[in-house]
Amino acid sequence: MKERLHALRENVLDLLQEVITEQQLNDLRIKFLGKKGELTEILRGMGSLSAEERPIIGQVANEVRGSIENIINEKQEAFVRAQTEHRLQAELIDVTLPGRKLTSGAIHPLNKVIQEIEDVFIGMGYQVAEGPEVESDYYNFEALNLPKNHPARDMQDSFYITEDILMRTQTSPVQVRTMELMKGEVPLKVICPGRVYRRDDDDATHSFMFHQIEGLVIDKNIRMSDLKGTLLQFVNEMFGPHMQIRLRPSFFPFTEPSAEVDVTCVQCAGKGCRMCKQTGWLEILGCGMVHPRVLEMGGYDPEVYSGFAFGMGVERIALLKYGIDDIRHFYTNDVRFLQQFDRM
Ligand code: 2NL
Repeated sequence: MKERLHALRENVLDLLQEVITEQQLNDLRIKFLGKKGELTEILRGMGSLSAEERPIIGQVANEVRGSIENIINEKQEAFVRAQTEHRLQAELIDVTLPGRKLTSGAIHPLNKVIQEIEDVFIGMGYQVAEGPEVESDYYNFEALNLPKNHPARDMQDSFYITEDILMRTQTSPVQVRTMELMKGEVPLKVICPGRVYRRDDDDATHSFMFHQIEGLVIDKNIRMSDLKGTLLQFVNEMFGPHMQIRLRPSFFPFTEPSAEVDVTCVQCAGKGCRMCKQTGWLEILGCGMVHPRVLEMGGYDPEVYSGFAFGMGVERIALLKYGIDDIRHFYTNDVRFLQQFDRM
């Protein structure tokens, strides 16, 4: 029996040499040490042994079981170590490799200028309003005192969708809609930024689509001096505290009187240069006192209320502020151009 036990151990050691997988090791464990295994099978014969032999064989059997268990456990641990090693290799990260550069976007210079202008007027108590780019003839022209057959309504100058619907040519329709929403309440102080569309041949200073910001104030006792003071405040915050403005008489169908506003030349500080054609001034916007007919159509009694309005091209303001020479830069989306405004 002692020989059978030792032979069993030798057999296990031989077979272990050929074990490659964990599954094979498990099978081996069951084959020799399991409840129906070969060791149990041998020990079943212990009953026929004498009382002297039994403890001796029992001790040998325990030794054999112990050593087989040790060897199998060692092999098992070797498998676990190999697996861990394999994972460590596979998941190796070289922390010395250079990182990937994160590229971040930036706000488009036109949107930035719009935000800056909004901030100036929000600071003076204005609301910001937006509205549809596809408008009805009524909001775009009729309510602004541009009657049928007015030259500005020429099919040649606007993008018409139908006879009665067109791409808005200015943002004033948003102000007309605001007047309707206010139902005659005052004060009304609003600015309306957005895209506008005109049939024009594109060049350095013209585009079929551009951006406008218009402002409208309605209250009792609103005077031309309120308009002038508001615009001077705007220019000082936008272009600098030493900039001046001047008003020249002009004409718009929706304001009376009307004016065009010039600002001290940003290039030469008023001394006269090529940019301002030696005048020392640059035109930046149009404005005026709201025409009584426009107030009336918007639901305000012109005998009780008065207002001022102004409109400016965002592209033009951006050209002056940043010294850009061609508005097409704003639309071609060359990242080298756009990146320059990243941190400005
Ligand atoms: C310009 C001139 C202007 C207005 C826009 C306006 C709006 C309402 C009533 C009266 Cl609802 N006026 N807008 C007034 C004067 C001038 O724009 O040259 N823009 C680029």
